[in-house]
Amino acid sequence: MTTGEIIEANIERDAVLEANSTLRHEIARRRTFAIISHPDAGKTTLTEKLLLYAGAVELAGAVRGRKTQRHATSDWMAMERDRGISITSTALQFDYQGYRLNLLDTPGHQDFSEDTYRTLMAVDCAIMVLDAAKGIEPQTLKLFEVCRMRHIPILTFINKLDHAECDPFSLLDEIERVLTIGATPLNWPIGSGSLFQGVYDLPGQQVLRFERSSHGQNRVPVYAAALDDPSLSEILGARAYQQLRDSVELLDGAGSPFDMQRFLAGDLTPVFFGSALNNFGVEPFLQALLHLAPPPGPRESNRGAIDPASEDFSGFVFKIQANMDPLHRDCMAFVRVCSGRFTRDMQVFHPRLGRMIRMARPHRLFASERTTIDEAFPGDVVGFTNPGVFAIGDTVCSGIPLHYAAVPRFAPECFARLTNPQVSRYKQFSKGLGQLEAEGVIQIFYTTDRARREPIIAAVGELQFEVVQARLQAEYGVETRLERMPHTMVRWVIASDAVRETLTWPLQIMPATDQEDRLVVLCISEWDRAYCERVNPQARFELQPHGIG
Ligand SMILES: Nc1nc2c(ncn2[C@@H]2O[C@H](COP(=O)(O)OP(=O)(O)OP(=O)(O)O)[C@@H](O)[C@H]2O)c(=O)[nH]1
Ligand SMILES: [Mg+2]
Repeated sequence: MTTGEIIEANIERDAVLEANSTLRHEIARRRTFAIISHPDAGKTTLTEKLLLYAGAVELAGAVRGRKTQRHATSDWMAMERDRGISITSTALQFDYQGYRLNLLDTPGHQDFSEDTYRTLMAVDCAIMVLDAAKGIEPQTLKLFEVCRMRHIPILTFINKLDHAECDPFSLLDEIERVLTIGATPLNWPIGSGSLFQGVYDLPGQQVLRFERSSHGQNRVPVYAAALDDPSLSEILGARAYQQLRDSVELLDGAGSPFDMQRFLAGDLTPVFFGSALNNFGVEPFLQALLHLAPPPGPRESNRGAIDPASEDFSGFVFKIQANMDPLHRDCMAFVRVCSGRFTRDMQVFHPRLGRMIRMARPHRLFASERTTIDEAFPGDVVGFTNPGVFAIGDTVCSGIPLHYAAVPRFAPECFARLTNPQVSRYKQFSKGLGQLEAEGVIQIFYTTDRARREPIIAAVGELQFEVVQARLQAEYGVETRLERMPHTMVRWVIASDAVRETLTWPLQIMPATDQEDRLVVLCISEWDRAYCERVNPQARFELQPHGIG
């Protein structure tokens, strides 16, 4: 080697090392997490307050605000604002104290749970919100089970301490008993209900007394003091102060200590108390989140675990959503970056299509707002405008082709005929339906009766039908009529063409085809399904179309 060549090789090596150290630094400061729970526990309110305290919004909006008040950022869809519930998960990226946070606010209603489950595939950590008066509710339990299966670490925020009197000890006990997981409080409420005043930060040994302000739109004043501060008895009131001292003493003696390894393994949850509506305990929770939530780690693929610091970029699509911005009316694919550095216009391999594609126009997402970005790192959720190239579950990668685990698809349980009485709007109707199917909101089938080729839409829950009709109206200008059907399940019929000719359909069974013309049967009851399979032993009846799931 000549001296020139050696110098050149060294420069190249240094550039690689530097790029890698940038990559590692960027990974270390990413926190990607979902907020999950039963409906109404306060996920969207907590999300809004985390944005407020991180400085990502100037004034906090409300879920069901007064007419003059801003609306919560993450409930951006018209129907969410009208009804005060979350319908679709929302991605919000923002910076706080040198960290880059990717927050995903999810809907709690079980009819939208498929979206929430998909979102859980894309995060490294979850915040479980509990309503202090209600404890562990059924949907929270289901979502917790998903986190446990995937070993997702969970932080618990017990919300609405201002709302009703509650016993924090019994709430901890309920978490441990119902979820069979360790629960270690990292702060402790001072009073509850109308007497809720603040929290005691257990590791920091600091009393934080908050003041209520008008609707918690702004950060609230906080008074901090040590537990043995002589003025505290007067400030908190003698009874509340004594109660706090007694609880802290009890916790010192009996509480199980926080163990980071057990938390990361999903075996123990740190518990925080507060009130998202009043901003009590939100800021200390945000601080704790930065230090407890893990940065992106290795992710399982068909080629084994992929190191986020690998040189090769990889990521997968976990969500598709159209018409987020009324000005653009386009479709956005949400990609979770899993490894490597992503740069704008990068050429990557798309294994499902079997070809290279150019990843143009990446966006940072902040609910329905977007800004173009030049690069992204593991942990980031990046929005790409989707001209039909991406489907939920697609992996994209540079380097050796790989696949991340399939994104779950739920079996639909509700079926309905959907008609569009305005013939002139057929094109919009059909486009809207296709879009909603691509988003995974519904599945579409057609009866085998060619003369009456009306779509049958199928969803996980009834409420999705209302969403479909409202969105077709708002986004595609199509009024539709919906006629509920008694069917509760679908099976794909796997049989050769010759065998198909021999199949017979019992009275209650409705044969139909999916979008790709594959044969399915819609059944009303489990009994009907079993009977149909018994009289057609020559075919297989599957929960998923062949080759998927
Ligand atoms: N009293 C009280 N009410 C709260 C608190 N946090 C949220 N709420 C109220 O609880 C209701 C539900 O809040 P959301 O934030 O929409 O709950 P969510 O968990 O996002 O609900 P979904 O997304 O529909 O599952 C709203 O009316 C909030 O104002 C709190 O700390 N105290
Ligand atoms: Mg919500």
